[in-house]
Amino acid sequence: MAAEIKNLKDLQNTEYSLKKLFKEAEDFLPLLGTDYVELYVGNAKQSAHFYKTAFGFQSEAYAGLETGLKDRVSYVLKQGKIRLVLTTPLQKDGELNEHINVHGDGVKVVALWVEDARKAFEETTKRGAKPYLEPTVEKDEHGEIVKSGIYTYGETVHMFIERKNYNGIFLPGFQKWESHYNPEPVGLKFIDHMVGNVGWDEMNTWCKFYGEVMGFAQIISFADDDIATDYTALMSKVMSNGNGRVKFPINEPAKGKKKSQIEEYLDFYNGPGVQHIAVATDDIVATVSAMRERGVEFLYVPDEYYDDLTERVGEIDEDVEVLKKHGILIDRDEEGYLLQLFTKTVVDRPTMFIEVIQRKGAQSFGVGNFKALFEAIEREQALRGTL
Ligand code: TYF
Ligand code: FE
Repeated sequence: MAAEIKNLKDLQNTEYSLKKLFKEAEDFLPLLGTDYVELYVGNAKQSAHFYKTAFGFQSEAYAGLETGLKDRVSYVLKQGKIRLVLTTPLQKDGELNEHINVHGDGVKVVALWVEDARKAFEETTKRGAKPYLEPTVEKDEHGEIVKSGIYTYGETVHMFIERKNYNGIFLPGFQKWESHYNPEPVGLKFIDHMVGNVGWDEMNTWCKFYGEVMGFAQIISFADDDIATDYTALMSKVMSNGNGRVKFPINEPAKGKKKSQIEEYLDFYNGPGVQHIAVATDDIVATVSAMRERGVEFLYVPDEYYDDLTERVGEIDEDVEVLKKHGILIDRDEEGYLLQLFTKTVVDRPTMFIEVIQRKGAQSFGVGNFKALFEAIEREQALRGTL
């Protein structure tokens, strides 16, 4: 780039190299989306039944003793673009048992869909990522996949999945899971964002990780006094990849008048991990009604939340009485509004929960609902005696 510009040709060459440089800088980790989310659980068969029945996931693929595995079993569930993998160890000891012993049921893998899993591994590890899995090729009669993996916060990992030469049901080694029990989907379409809880003063470290190692950019930040003075305190920053398909908010606990919900998570998960998975729907009322009928428990929002709703968010398409009946929260930003609500924790430890979100223009995260939301979380903490 030090070359002198003397004529039009030089200028064009310079422009070309600059464009190339920018493109490389921007795209060192292009992501096509989330590939799957894998939970290590105590009993995958029963968890799979729960996510099918209560959340409307469909049976997709299976690997276990019947397919030649000796030490583990995995069920793959699908709804819209969302793939959930539930894995349980079949023997004593080992990495899976240890993970479940320490963390309880929880997310181990947030897998990202890439064009080139070797390059993803190379680019991230050379920027400081701790390797989890060297690039590995797996084949069967449906083609081949390449996968690689790196650690993120806690014991959570990102796998990079390259599947352009594969047309099997999920990954090599999995077979189609035929089930006679197929509850209707509830309208969940894709993963909108996945939130990580990290330790005291670790938020910036992990935002830096997503920035420098994975090429993400910060899109939003909430300070403790933005969010909560009387309420459970935390700080949060939202990191997004270049095309906005993958968004990872990172929370850390802050000192407040009461014990932070993030601290409660860290105590029970024994360290950082995935706090919530936000799934998008394009009809939140229908989705939430269906989930409630099937036994999903949502956080309770008091009726007063709806008293000044129209003043706060203006005109909306939905009937406020219907939203109130379901406890659906609404927030507005410059671009539009969003509707969201949160399940109670879906595992026995007070750790992981699910958010259902419908965006109508708004690209933010519902900061206007934090007060009502955190008060609802506090009521749950009080019942557990952990506040
Ligand atoms: O993802 C978000 O930022 C929102 C709000 O402990 C939120 O869903 C933030 C922190 C938290 C629960 C929800
Ligand atoms: Fe969220």
